[in-house]
Amino acid sequence: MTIIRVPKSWEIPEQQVTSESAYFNRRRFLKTLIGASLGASILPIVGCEPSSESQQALAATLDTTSLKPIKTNPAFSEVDRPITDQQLAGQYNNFYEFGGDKSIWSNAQALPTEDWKVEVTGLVKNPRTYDLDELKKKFPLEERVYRFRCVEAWSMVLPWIGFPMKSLVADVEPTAQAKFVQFTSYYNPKITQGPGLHFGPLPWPYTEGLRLEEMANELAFFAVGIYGNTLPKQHGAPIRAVLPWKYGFKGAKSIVKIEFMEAQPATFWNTLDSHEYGFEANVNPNKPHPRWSQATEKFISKGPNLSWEKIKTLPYNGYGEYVGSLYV
Ligand SMILES: Nc1nc2c(c(=O)[nH]1)N[C@H]1C(S)=C(S)[C@@H](COP(=O)(O)O)O[C@H]1N2
Ligand SMILES: [Mo]
Repeated sequence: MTIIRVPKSWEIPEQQVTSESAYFNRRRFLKTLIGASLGASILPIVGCEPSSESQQALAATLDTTSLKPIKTNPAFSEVDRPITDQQLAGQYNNFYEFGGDKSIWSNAQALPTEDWKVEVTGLVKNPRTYDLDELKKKFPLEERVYRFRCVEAWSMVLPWIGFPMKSLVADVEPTAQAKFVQFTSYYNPKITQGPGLHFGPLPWPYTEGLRLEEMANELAFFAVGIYGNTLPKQHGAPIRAVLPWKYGFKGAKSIVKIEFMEAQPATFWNTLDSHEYGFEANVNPNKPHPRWSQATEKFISKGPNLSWEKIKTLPYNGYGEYVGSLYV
C-alpha cells in the first residue's frame, strides 16, 4: 500500500503548483491530490499547533551565531510592511538542491559550511579566494531590511546582515572587458540530493548572474546573516546574494564562486526555461509571467502561523529610486 502523506496543518501549503516548483514537485502534487480525496476520511485530523518536536528542531536550525551588535543602515531600516516572522521565513524556503517541497529547512542542514571559501575569478585585476572570516572582517557588516518578492507571487520582508556587493567589486577591480558577473552555488550530488522527480537533467550547479552595473548598484548585497545571526543553512549559508528589486530566484544561495565575464552568463532558471525566467527578472507588476499575473502578491504577514495578505506589487519591488536609471 502506498503511504499517503497528508501535510500537517501547520506546514505551509504550496499555494499553487506554478512552474518554478512544477519542475520538481510533481510527486508531491500527486500525493496532495490523493490526500485531498482520501486523506480526510482515513487519517486522523492533525491539531492546529506544530508538534513541539518539529518546532524545536526548526528553532535549533535558526539558533546560529549572533552577529550583534550590528548597525542598521538608516536608509534601509524599515519598509512599509512588518518584518516577517523569523520562524516562518526559516521554513518557507526555496533551495532546490535540497528538494522541492517545504521540508527544505530540515534537509538543508546537511550543507557543510565549515572552512567556506569563495573564489573570485575571471576578468578582474585581483583574482583571489576569500575565506569567509576574511570577507566578514574586510567588509564592514550592516543590517538592511529589504522587501523580498518571489517570482511565484509571494513575498516577505527580511532583515539581512551583510555588505554591499560594490565593496567586493572595488576590491577585485574588474577589467574594462568585464560586463557581467556569474554566481555559482555549492553543489555536491552526494550531499545535495536534489529533487527526486524531474524529466530531464537539471543544469546544476545553481548559477545566477547580473550586469556589472547592477552588481555595483547600492542595493545589491551579499548576506552572511539574517535576524541578527549568521545565516541558517536553509537561507543559503554562509553567503548568498540578495537583490531586492529582482525576483527571488536571482539571489543565489551558498555562493562558492564569483566570476566576471564579458558575455552574459548562463543561469539555472534561464537555462531551464528562458521564456518564463528572463535573465533580468526585475519585479514588474505590469509584465505578467506567461502563466500568472505579477500585479499582486501574497505577503506572508503574520507569525508564527501562516497568514497571507494580498497586496499590490510595486515596480522594482519599491526600489525604483535606486535602480530605475539602470533600465532606461
Ligand atoms: N542555490 C540556490 N539558490 C536559490 C534557490 C535555489 O533553489 N538554489 N532558490 C531561489 C529562489 S526561487 C528563492 S525565492 C530564494 C529563496 O530564499 P529563502 O529561502 O532564503 O527565502 O532563493 C533563491 N536562491
Ligand atoms: Mo522564488
